[in-house]
Parts: sequence; structure tokens; C-alpha cells
Amino acid sequence: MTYTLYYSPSACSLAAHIVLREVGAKFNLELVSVRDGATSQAPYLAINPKGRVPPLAIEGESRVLTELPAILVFVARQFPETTLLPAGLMQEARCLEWITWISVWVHSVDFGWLWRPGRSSRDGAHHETLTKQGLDVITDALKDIEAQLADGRGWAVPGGYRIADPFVLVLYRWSNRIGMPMSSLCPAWTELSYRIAARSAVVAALNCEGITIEARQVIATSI
Ligand SMILES: N[C@@H](CCC(=O)N[C@@H](CS)C(=O)NCC(=O)O)C(=O)O
Repeated sequence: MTYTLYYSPSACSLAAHIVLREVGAKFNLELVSVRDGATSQAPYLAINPKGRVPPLAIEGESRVLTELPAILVFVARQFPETTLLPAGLMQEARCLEWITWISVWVHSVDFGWLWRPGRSSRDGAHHETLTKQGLDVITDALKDIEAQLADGRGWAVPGGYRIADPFVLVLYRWSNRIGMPMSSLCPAWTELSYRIAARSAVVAALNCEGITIEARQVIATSI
């Protein structure tokens, strides 16, 4: 089966990109730059009316698959031998716990308030408050993540590298990008991120997107 992943460099689509490489899937990449506004243009909306990345086009399916958690689970299940989605019920639930929380709360709400306050309020007078609130809740989330990872578990879900890890890496990059002092604030997470970044699939995906995990250039306004 062949897939096409629509991605924007450094966006959450990076997690899907990494997982496609990890499992050894046959896939094509289509660049749709969020920064250039390509996701809101008519040609792209005809492919994904949600106007977001990543959608995954799947051979034989008339409609693209959207929502990163669904894509990660779908790809992992297509390649069960990779155990990127763990087999045990509790471990699987822990893996889904990470990806749903990051997607629904940290990405959509926290970074949404920071980077896209206009989504939460059309009144520009509210945007400064939303941006500040976004930074506050992101800081809380980072502390929460660090507290979990500091128990010596080695990976996001104790027991092995799973689909949660690339998503945790995306969040690590974004946190660097908004100027969070990640190595001092989140040492265990920093260690995990460098371990993930050393994997050949991750090296290839980062090189392909032309990015690093340090994301040294601090841009507080958008990905
Ligand atoms: N719930 C969606 C969120 C996807 C999303 O917000 N992607 C961002 C990039 S990280 C995007 O496409 N933003 C484009 C925009 O806001 O115009 C998912 O999990 O796939």
C-alpha cells in the first residue's frame, strides 16, 4: 500500500512523517507550507477541507485520513510487527493517553492560545491575554511531562519506543522554538529527545524537512 503524507516542515505532521519512515512504509511527501498560508488555499482545501496538516492519502481510500492521533494509530496498526503501538491493553491505553492529551490539550488549546489567539476570540483585545494564558498552560504542561519522564522510564511509555515518542519530540521542538529553557527546565525530556533524534528514521525525517530539534531560532508567533 502506498501513502501520501501532506506535511509542513516542523508542524505536527513531523510525527506522522517519522512514523512512516520508522515502519518502512512506501510513501510520498507533499509539501503544504502552513507559514505560506497554503493550507487555507482552495487547491489544498479540495484535498482536506479542514485546512490543516497532516492528512494522509491512502491508496484505495477516496477521502484522506485526518487527525494526527488517528494517522499514528493507523500506520502503527498496519505494521504491528514494529510494536510502535504496544500490544498490551494497558500499554496501548498509556500510549493513547499521551497522544490524545498532547493533541487535544497541549497542541490545540495551549499552543492554539499562544500562536492562534484569533481562533479562540475574534476580538483582538483578548489576544494578549490568550497569548499569556497559552504560555502559562504550556509551562504547566512542560513541568507535567518532565515529572513523568524523570522517573527513568527511557521512553514516553515505559517499555519501548512507541508512536507517542515522535509526538513528544514535536512538542519538545516547539517548546525550544518559543524560547523555553528546555535543557534546564526539562533535563529528562531533553535526554529522551536526543535519544529519539538519534534514530535513523528521525534523522532522515529532520534532514528531509530541513530542521533540527533545537529549533534555535525563537519564533513565538507561529510554527
Ligand atoms: N487536530 C488536528 C490539528 C492539526 C493542526 O492544527 N495542524 C496545524 C499544524 S501543526 C495546521 O495545519 N495549522 C494550519 C493553520 O492553522 O492554518 C490533528 O491532530 O491533525
